Amino acid sequence: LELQTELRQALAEHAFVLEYQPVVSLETSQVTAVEALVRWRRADGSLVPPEEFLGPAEESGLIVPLGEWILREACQKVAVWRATTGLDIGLSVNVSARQVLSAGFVQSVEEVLAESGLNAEALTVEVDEEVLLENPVVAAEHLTKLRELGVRLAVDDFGMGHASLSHLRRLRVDEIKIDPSFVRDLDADETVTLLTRTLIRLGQDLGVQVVAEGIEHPWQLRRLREMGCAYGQGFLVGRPMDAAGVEALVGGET
Ligand code: G
Ligand code: G
Ligand code: MN
Ligand code: NA
Repeated sequence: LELQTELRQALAEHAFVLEYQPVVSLETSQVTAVEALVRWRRADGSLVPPEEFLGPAEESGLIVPLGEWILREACQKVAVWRATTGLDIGLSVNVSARQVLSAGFVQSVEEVLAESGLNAEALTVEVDEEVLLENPVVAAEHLTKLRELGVRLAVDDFGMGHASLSHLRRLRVDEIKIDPSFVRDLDADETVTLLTRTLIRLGQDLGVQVVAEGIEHPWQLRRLREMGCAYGQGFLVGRPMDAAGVEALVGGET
């Protein structure tokens, strides 16, 4: 409860900041998108990782206004970067269950797109399986409405849940993000190698974009390229960075 109060205050005092992690084409090594990642900057200057506050923010409902702030901040930034660079840079934003299920979710995304001028097609909303299991009917309704606006839908941490494949039956998905645990154990474990190859092939067959997450070592990058994985993310290909870091990377000035 102490933490809840602190978080509420942090939101009022604009103490949350976003970092952006590149998504790169494994074919060309070009940055195709950035994923917004929230951090909390405490009074002492330290950055608190989301694992430590997203749970409590979700429980208290603060995730709804916080999530809206994240979406607005990221869409505004990326709209400016697209305009100043002329590059077709996409934006991925993680959304939590409570946020997706909230009554005003679809409208808030629509408003943020209108305010920022960001093309709906440039925005990808990332959900994990928790989002899709808690209240599948309402989640599907809200996410389908987003897709009708042109927003892309990604399933995060794909392959880790119990029902990963069933989501592809029930929802139109534009992207799957292969969980880092697959990338980590590539080659060390023959089964993991085969499963990863199968997920990549599944994406190709369904026309769903595949992003491998957690690429840390050159051998992982090489193996994923050999397997035909089109996109990747990870410390090797791009660490989360602040907005100035993205501007330096893509050449945009603000
Ligand atoms: O950035 P980091 O590796 O610390 O992220 C840890 C977890 O927090 C990941 O599961 C990530 O999806 C989640 N996360 C990061 N930023 C956001 C955000 O802006 N909103 C939501 N809902 N989750 C986020
Ligand atoms: O659940 P989600 O995929 O949204 O989590 C994203 C988080 O994963 C980010 O907060 C980021 O800090 C972290 N991350 C990104 N790339 C790597 C990586 O190569 N290795 C590890 N260990 N974490 C990563
Ligand atoms: Mn994510
Ligand atoms: Na996630």
